[in-house]
Amino acid sequence: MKKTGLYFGVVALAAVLTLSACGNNNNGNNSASPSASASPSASAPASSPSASAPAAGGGAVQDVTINASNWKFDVTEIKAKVGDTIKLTLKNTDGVHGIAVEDLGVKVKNGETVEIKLDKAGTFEYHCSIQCGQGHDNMTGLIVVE
Ligand SMILES: [Cu+2]
Repeated sequence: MKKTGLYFGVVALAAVLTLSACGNNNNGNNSASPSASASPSASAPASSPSASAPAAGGGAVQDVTINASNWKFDVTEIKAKVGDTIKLTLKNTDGVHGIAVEDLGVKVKNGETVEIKLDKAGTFEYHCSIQCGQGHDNMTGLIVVE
């Protein structure tokens, strides 16, 4: 406390010396007191914690494994946020299937892992990409990006 007071005194003195000819002594005192770290509002805009908020909203990485069988995917809805990345793995447990997400230009084969960067909101359908038999048309799911 003593040192802060001394520092404040020096700053005030400097301000007074600088402004002495203008009769602005009151002004000098007012501007000197916020600099003595007594004003959290003055430092808030400088650090701007809100600037990092949008980046924190997305950017997560989700590992998703879809097991495909005749004739269904065991995962039929994947939820994510804009900015997230999905690492999508396909495993065929029964039959021969693939995954296509046409709106995102993504295709995944059996045993493959594909990274999907989600840079826009929306609902994107995926479906089996291999004509696998009578239940083929039932093999669909959704990626929901908010
Ligand atoms: Cu199929």
